[in-house]
Amino acid sequence: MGATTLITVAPTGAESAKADVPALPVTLEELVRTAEECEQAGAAVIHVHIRDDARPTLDLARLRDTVQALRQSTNLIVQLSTGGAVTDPYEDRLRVLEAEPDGCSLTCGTVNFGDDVFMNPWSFMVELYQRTQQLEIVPEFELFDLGQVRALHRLLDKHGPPYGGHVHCDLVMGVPGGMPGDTRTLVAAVEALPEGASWSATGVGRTSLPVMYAALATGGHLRVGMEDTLTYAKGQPVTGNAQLVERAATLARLAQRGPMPVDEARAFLGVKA
Ligand code: KMH
Ligand code: ZN
Repeated sequence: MGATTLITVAPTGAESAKADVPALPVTLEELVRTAEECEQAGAAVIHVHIRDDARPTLDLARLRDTVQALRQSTNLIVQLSTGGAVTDPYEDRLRVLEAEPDGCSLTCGTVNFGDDVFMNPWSFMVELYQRTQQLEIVPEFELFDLGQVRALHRLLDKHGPPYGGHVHCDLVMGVPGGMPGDTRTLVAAVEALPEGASWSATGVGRTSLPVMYAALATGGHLRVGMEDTLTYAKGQPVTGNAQLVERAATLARLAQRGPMPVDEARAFLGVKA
């Protein structure tokens, strides 16, 4: 078990509407301010989805501006989403890497996603993975169900280690259509991970706290944010992403594994210097 907890913040996502969730950061200014607050609260990585006039976009110029602005204002590790929105074409999702982030998400298979389907066929996974290797971008393997853990093994077996040499995964739990956000599923997924892999866990919606407790109890790292959770407690909307990061940092300290400093996180993940 490591001595510190890597905290990733996922502040925006592609699914929630600004009109429904006024605290959601959608402009570049809002995102940068959120990033600064979350770094202050203990986050080391920011998982980024961007918006254009509040709608999700993978526009490359905007992504480049976003990476640059986050680097200027924070020391956070910038991880761009290659998942985008369920309607985004594969080519646009691959092109995200041209914005030269430190890291990117890489989902290890197709999964039902509420009423939609989040498409990640094998050929797309391989293409994306090979591009991360060529461009020296650290992938974070997003795992929405146990079958995706097997697909990750297959990817590593056939195509070698990721850039940076270290395999880091995020268990995304509680998505309707994916694995449930409970302790026994978390333990099953962790036991199936490749040897030496590190992992964080994310509980979507009401599974947020149970998954956070289970991850802390079993030596995992944490991802929190308004991409995954909009309610702080029953009947209490989240006021901002920093509120979720502060809670995660507090619980991590209580578990005797306080937030991982950003520089330690860079070395841990193998991010390009
Ligand atoms: N928005 C979801 C369809 C990722 O960022 O890589 C996909 C997602 C995963 O959020
Ligand atoms: Zn995402």
